[in-house]
Amino acid sequence: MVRNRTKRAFFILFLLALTTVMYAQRQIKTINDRWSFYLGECQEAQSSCYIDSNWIKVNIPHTWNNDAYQKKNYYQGKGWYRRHLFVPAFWKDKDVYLKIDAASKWADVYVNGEKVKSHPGGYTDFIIDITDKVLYGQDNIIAIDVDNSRKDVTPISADFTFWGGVYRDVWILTTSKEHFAIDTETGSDNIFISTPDVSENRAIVCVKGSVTINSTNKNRLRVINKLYSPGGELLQTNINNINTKASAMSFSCRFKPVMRPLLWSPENPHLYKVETILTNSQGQELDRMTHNTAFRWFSVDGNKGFFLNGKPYKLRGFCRHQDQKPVGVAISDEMNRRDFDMMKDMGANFIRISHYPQDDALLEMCDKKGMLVWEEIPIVNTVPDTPGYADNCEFNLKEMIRQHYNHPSIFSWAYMNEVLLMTMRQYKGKSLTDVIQRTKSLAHRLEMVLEKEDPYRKSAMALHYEDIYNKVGLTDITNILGWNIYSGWYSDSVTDFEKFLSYQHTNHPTHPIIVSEWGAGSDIRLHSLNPHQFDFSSEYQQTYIEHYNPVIEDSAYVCGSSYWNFIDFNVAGRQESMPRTNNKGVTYNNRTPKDVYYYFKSAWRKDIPVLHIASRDWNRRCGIQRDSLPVILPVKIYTNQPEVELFIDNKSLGKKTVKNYNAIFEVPFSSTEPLLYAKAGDVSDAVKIHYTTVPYNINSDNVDNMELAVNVGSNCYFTSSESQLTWVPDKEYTKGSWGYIGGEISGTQTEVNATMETPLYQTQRKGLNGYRFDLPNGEYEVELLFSDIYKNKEQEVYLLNHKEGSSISEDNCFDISINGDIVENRFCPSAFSGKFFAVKRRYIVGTTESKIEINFKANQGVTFLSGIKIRKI
Ligand code: L9D
Ligand code: CA
Repeated sequence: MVRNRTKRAFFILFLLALTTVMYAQRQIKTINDRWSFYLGECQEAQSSCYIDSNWIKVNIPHTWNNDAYQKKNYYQGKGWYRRHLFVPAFWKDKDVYLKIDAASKWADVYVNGEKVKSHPGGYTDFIIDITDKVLYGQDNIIAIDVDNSRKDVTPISADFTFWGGVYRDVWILTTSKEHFAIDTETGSDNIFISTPDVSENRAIVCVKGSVTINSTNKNRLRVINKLYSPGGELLQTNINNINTKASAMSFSCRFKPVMRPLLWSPENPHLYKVETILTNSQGQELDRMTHNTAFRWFSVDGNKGFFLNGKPYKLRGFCRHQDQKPVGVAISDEMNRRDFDMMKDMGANFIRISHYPQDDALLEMCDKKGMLVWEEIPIVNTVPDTPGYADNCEFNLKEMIRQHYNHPSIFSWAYMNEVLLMTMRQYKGKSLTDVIQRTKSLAHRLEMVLEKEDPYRKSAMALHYEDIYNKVGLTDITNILGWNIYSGWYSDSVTDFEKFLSYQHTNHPTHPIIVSEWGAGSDIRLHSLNPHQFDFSSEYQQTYIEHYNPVIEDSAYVCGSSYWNFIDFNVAGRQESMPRTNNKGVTYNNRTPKDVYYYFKSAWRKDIPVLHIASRDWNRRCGIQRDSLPVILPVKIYTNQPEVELFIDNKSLGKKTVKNYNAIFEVPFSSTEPLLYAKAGDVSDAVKIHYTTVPYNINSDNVDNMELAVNVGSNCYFTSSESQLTWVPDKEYTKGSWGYIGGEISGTQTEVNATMETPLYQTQRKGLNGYRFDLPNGEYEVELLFSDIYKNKEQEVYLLNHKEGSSISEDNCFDISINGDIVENRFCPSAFSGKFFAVKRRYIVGTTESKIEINFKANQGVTFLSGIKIRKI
């Protein structure tokens, strides 16, 4: 009975399917839910992966590398995904495909235990024909074995985390038996739309594709291509008959010229639409694909820069990494679109999709809302001789081009980033010559792929700022040279930026240049009235950016630039002020804009007025109070208006002329919650500041509520994200005040363990004799912060100006006395926990001498101090 009923139900379903589904062409749907995941190898029968309870339930997008937020040596190895897939019986009349948008870095896919595909590459998709692999009307098991440790798949060395997992969508695609061919080799949708000839007067569209027939039906088939205007009007119809007897059932269609086409640009992203329809001889539709296309052309010139649609056009934009805490790279389409919108909001017209192909959701936005694109494959730092590596690079390049070919926003394909950086450090002599030779031959090989696959786009590679690339002939290969320049950050000073550029231009005037990277880090906890290179203050990042941008704008030969990076991104191996984070972003990792976001917005948006009080990053301010007058602190305004007025607590501070999109006001701070209000023409902005003070001269009037915390050895204010306490910059002791006695500034970029307040400990005074506070008599709490950083440590490769201390490998030990009493005898801060470890000690001291003076006397090695805090109790 029951059986019969199901049978009948099936039969009805089947009928329904016949009538409504049969000609309803392809269906595509995600199967991101109901996956089980196991971390580790699953080879031997004894493996714990054979115990079901060792698997966890997950959704895709997924990455297993949450550990990249915690530690340097994040897990690189295998992870298994497994899912049941019920394949309905009526799919027997269909072809069935599995599409995986990204599995990093290598994937082996199994259907019911049989391996159906191996895929190298963590940033491109792949499609598997599983028509003959699945059981119809039954449950099937799909398993994906992913490995993010492969050394034959690029990238193998780079300044970002190689997240493991299936971190983009997984789809099931079904088609009728006659359909447009699916590209199971390189994962594209296999219809290629080009615009080989475009001008203001006329434009040509060509469509290429092929058809698959997996039935005995040898009736005639037809391909109908329809071209629609941006307004949706049908412009042309083109019909191809398919010779179903031929082995390669390909078609190609060339539309008649479109006269006076609406040109595409980031400002006016007019999209035409191509519909490609497959029908049988009765005109019944079997398959249908829709693509956008656009009319635009570009050229590059060593002297005149970049041209879009025949006019000079400055590329203004960002490089973009994709991760966001806590999900890593397992980000949603919405998050991709949000990133696009933010870049567009700043007025960017260009994105360097670095260092690897990214989600279609992003590219879709670039086409629709307008942004020019450079996209690349991740060959970073060096080219190894690992067997298979070069082949996999070539394959990934082909995949990227074919998969993203139909995005008209893309003007450049790129394939190498700073490939001589590690090379130059790791190899010498003959072996260096060999690597360079290998690198060049790979570049030539990839260049040939580009020419063959897509003659309409420009090739590019990004180089680090060394002339070596010219010397070895790597700069003569691509159409565009990207220079990644960090003068004033990792080395030199900011003005070496323009020197380097003009040197390159003068010596190689035919090379079109994009500044493919430039950037400086910033940490929201660090601020300075006197910013220094590499201090990670927001203010230094601002200074750096305000210097570079006008140079790029004013150098006509520079095509434009992509600032590094749109976001603060995760690099498990990076240390610096925020371990695991490269903080050069113009937004924080959670995408909150940094103040400097509004510098870009002010510089790039011409269509709307922009005004921003650049004190969101620095909204907890601390003044060092010298007398009873308000403390004067600078407040910066970013705006594209010519003049701006600033008010504090409704009191005008007058108007200022804006230069380079900013104006700085000297603002008197006195109230604890001052309201800043800025106005320029019709736009205004307001922000409340949290204001506190510490005394310059400690006396009976100010001592009671004082908590004077000093960031010893630093020019920066440091506000703890945990306690919100601000540690003020250090200064030398002067009579009646407080400060250090003797020693020199020193520091490290290496991570300090056991603290969240890393930068406090990374900056210090070395060799100091003492620290003194002149103050009223009474009882005080004194806290001293240490971290022994003075030893040889293997240098982190990317810390180009890694500043280490001396090279004593033993503990450094010293006596500490307070007002003459020894409080520590032969104190060795690293004795128990080792070097680069945060150590804090607190002392309760009474004084009757109107001062507290702490003295340090070395027993072994050097004295040092990272921070000091004093409060009355
Ligand atoms: C390089 C820089 C970047 C790094 C990039 C790389 C940096 N060294 O993240 O991947 O291309 O911030 O150090 O130019
Ligand atoms: Ca310090």
